[in-house]
Amino acid sequence: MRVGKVRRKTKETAVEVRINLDGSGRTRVNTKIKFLDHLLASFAKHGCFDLELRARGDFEHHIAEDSMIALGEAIERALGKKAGIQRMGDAVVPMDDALVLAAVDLSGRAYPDIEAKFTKRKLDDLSSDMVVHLLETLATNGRFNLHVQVLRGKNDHHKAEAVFKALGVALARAMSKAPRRRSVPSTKGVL
Ligand SMILES: [Mn+2]
Repeated sequence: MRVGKVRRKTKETAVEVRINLDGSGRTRVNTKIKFLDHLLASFAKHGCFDLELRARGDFEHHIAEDSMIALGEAIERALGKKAGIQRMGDAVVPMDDALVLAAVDLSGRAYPDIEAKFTKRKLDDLSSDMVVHLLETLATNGRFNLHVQVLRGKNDHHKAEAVFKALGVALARAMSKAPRRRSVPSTKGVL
């Protein structure tokens, strides 16, 4: 089982996260930002990760941001040396009117390129401009290359939720075992 745990405490927030990449989609997420909990639960459910995440803090922005820092670090730890994995993974995920593409390379290089625009200022209790920032923070701290594009969509809730579902599926595929691979999938020998 590939498990990563991170505890992060600053003057602004306290975050505890445990992720099992080889889980079954069991989630216990509580940040007190209900829409963020919903997005993270969708991510874990569709990536088939077991995710426990608890965050407390002063402001929405800090709590959401620090949750993603800790989650990114936990994923990186859980991955270890990355031997025998696919390394790249992608997904195109619909949710009614919304259609989202996510592509991941677990390259060890932090490079997010996220394109997601929303009509409303708020997605329930989460500011909509946080969605791009959350994905950038996750990829930066997880040290992976992440492209996300909202290809279509009218409803902001559907678009955001499809983004996190696509992220979960693409990451799960990138982390999955490559049956014939024995070593680290890089010509450099390390990732
Ligand atoms: Mn929903």
